[in-house]
Amino acid sequence: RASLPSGFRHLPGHFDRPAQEALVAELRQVITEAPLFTPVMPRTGKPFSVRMSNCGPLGWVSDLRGYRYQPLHPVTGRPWPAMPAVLTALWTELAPDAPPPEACLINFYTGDARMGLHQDRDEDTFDAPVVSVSLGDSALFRIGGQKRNDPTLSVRLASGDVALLGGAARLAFHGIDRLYPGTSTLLRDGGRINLTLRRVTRAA
Ligand code: MD3
Ligand code: FE
Repeated sequence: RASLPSGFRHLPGHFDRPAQEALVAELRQVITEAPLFTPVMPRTGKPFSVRMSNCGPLGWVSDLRGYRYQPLHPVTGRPWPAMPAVLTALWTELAPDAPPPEACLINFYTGDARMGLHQDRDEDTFDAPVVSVSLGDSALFRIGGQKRNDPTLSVRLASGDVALLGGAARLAFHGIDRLYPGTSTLLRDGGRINLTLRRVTRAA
């Protein structure tokens, strides 16, 4: 593949170390209120290797019944915690014309956790971009085209990096092939956090 899909922007080191530490402190509070859960694949019940939580009005979940967004944590039954203000500010900076984000999915990777090639299509609208923030150990991200068998390109995502997926990239197949353990000291016990900010419903 000669180039990344148009609409993919990688902003290496967008957050400096102090900003990353402040964000992790806020995420620890979020996870205390909305504990990480292990989603399972629809129909098969096969567990994801990534654990997840969410903040914001809606959260993405996967269980035997399917993938969907819902306002309540699947285990505690409580509403998702509010999105940290630094994340809504990031969205406004990068997607000034989009309606506000409704969901921030928190993916937590350890060891050999990975995420297979997939499209994000559980939202009611693809007009807004997805904004991603990486924290902790680096990971090998792979992105292709709008068809599963389109050629792919790999990009290493490091702590503090932001990625913006809009336009043609919004429906691109993508995944995480592997972590690079021990590449960051941000998280005491290692691992990687990825945040994805999303608009889910059509704007009023
Ligand atoms: C390209 N997360 O949560 S973030 C996901 O690092 C997801 O945890 C990965 O894929 C992670 O769905 C990748 C970068 C990303 C996020 C959303 C996208 C790339 C994307 C949506 C469309 C195309
Ligand atoms: Fe995705």
